[in-house]
Order: sequence, then structure tokens, then C-alpha cells
Amino acid sequence: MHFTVLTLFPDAFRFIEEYSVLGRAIRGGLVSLDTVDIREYATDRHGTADDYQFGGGPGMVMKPDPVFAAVESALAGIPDAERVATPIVLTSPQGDILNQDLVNEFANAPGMILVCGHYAGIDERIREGLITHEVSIGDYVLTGGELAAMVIVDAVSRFVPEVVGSAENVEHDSITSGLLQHPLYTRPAEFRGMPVPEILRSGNHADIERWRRQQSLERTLSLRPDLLETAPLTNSDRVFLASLGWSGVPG
Ligand code: 6GU
Repeated sequence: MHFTVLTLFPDAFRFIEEYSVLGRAIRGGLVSLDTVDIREYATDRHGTADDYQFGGGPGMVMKPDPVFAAVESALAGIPDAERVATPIVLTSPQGDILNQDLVNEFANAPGMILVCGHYAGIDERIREGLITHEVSIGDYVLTGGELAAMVIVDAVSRFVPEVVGSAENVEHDSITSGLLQHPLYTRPAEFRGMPVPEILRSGNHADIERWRRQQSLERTLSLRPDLLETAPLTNSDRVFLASLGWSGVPG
């Protein structure tokens, strides 16, 4: 998986290059990350990437010419067959909110180009002429799109084989499984008067699996009942949820 990130702050990405799991994936060649300084594609000597708005108003706007030149240069480095399948993503608070389905869609691409939005916004012709996806990481406003781009790179990289310890880790993810995670415990068996549930120490794997599944269902019902509408549920899941008062559609 190859990420090309166009940004006004390329140094911000040194963090993920060094950061534990992703840094290891990058150094190990499982993931590659190129950061491109948009200012290097500016057409003037000062590296101007923003300008005043036509029509007036507060805040600067990202100029189209440096962003087009930087994206075109990134595209030129991608083999023909991969180019059409490469999403060109703008990070912006106006975008579709990132979720695991969108992460999976991106993870199936050969690579991604990410454009980090800044200032009051971008010239509309960037959106019209270049961008294939506009993505937000939640309903709040950040000072720039860099942190959002790092979130996307992190979430997508987890789906590259071998980036995360074992495939099982990703498949058993909370959210990927459609449910929240069951509680986890490690040693000591009792901590400050709080014991580990006896069943986890029973050695009975079938009972443990059932208990974990029920804990996931119970947690999801109380914290994120919306997830139950789309989670793959078995008949016994539905019976268990009904015993907790869930009024969802029976299977
Ligand atoms: Cl992608 N950019 C900015 N500036 N703010 C955000 C965001 C992105 N996602 C949520 N808030």
C-alpha cells in the first residue's frame, strides 16, 4: 500500500513514520509513505499556496495550481493500471465521515493520494477536477487536515497483511465484527479487590467463547445499539439480546 500525502506541513508526518506499528510497517516495506510539500509546486518564488477569496470574506483559500501540479506529479509516478483505482482524497470537515466500510474500500486500492485541506478551504476547482473522495474524521473542526490524513493512513494500513501482528487481530476487531469488544483481563487475577471473572480462568473454551460473545452483545446493546441493526447476528445472539430487552428484528 502506497500513500502519497500532499501537505503544507510534511514534517508533521515524521511522527507516524517513527511511531511503533506504522513506523515498523514503513521500515519493513509493507507500507510506503511519501510526503509532498505543496509549496514546492507553487508557481512563485515565495511558495505561495493560498490567496484571498474572490467575492471577499475572511480566511484564505488554497490555490488550485500548486495542488493540481502536485497531484499530477504524484499520479505520473503511478503505473497506468493502478492510476484509475487510486483514490484522491481530500481531508475536510465537509467530507463523508470516516467509518470502517470506507477504510475497507481504501484498503482494497493499490494506494492513495491524500490532500490535506487548510485555511478556510480549497478552491472549488480542486474538488471538481481532482478529488474522488472528501473525508472528515468527525463532526468537529481541526486546524488542518494533517491529523485526519494520519488517522486515515493508520486505519487503512491496519488492513495491509502483516502490518498488525496476525490477521486474526484485524478480523476480530471490534467494529469489523460489527460489535463492540468484550472486556479483556490480564494478570493479576485480583487487583485492588477487583477479581477477573471466574469463567475466564475456568479453562472451558466453549463457555469462555459464549461469555465473550454475550459480553460483546450486552455492551453493544447498551453503548451502540445502532450497530446491532447491521451486525451479523446468529439466532442465539438474538435470543440472548431479546432476554436483555432488545426489541430488534427477530432473525
Ligand atoms: Cl478532515 N479536516 C479538518 N480541518 N477538520 C476536521 C476534519 C478534517 N475532520 C473532522 N474535522
